[in-house]
Amino acid sequence: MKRRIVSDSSANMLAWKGMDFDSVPLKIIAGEREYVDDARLDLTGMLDYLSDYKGKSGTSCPNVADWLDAFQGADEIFALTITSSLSGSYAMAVQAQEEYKKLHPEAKVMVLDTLSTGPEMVLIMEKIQELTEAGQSFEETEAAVREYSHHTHLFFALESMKNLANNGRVSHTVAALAGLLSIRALGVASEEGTLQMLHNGRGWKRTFRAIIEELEKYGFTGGKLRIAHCQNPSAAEELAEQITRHFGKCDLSIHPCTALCSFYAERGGLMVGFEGA
Ligand code: X90
Repeated sequence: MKRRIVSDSSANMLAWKGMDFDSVPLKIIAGEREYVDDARLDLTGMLDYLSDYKGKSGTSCPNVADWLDAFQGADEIFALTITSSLSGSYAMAVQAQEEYKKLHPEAKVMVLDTLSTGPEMVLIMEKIQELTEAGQSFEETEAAVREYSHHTHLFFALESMKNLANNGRVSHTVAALAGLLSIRALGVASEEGTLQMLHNGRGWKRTFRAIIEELEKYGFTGGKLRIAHCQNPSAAEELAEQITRHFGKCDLSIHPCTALCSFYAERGGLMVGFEGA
């Protein structure tokens, strides 16, 4: 029996220790150029190119065949996707699930619309691994993971929402307000899996304070927390320090964004996934 986690690349994890894993890449398209969100990508090169690029740029989700390829050879699959309200990734994964079950009627496939992305997906992956190591069956793991995902959340603090607005993922009004009223706006992945703004901070100091306040409101009590950053390790570390000061020592770690989240979160952006109420 081979159990595998398959996630789209919006989770910022191209490899995974301790469990069979595959990442299905999204793509960033700028004119003639196409950047595949996998381990071969030169991320700094992509961000540099995009910052000078004046044309239209966008992204595309994996297709059914991409998901199917990643499922091959596994009997129990836990597939995680970015929120279906912002991407077609979930719809493609569901089609792949149907195809795979036709080809392998004995296989078990769970597809979870995480209603989120990035570091919240990482927490869900860690939960799947934990349940697998504890010897839980496919059905037990699926039920526990669905339940767990109702108690994890995602905040994001971005320096720019230009790419989100230009690609219709947030309204131009919200993006303009965030940009005008503040240097860094703080938002949350809503229960429906859409972007919702919470605060207009001014500079990182106020943004960090707002994050701590919101962590409390969302029921974080010093459990697990994962920070992803787009080329901004110093802000991620400073935030981690303040969280630890406020909540005491918690299970916290920091990792960089890969291409898809870097494109939308843009240079400087932070994403925070955590266990709450
Ligand atoms: O299918 C595609 O082309 C991908 C579209 C992805 C759109 C949004 C990605 C956002 C990544 C920005 C902050 C987090 C927002 C989370 C809201 C649920 C990172």
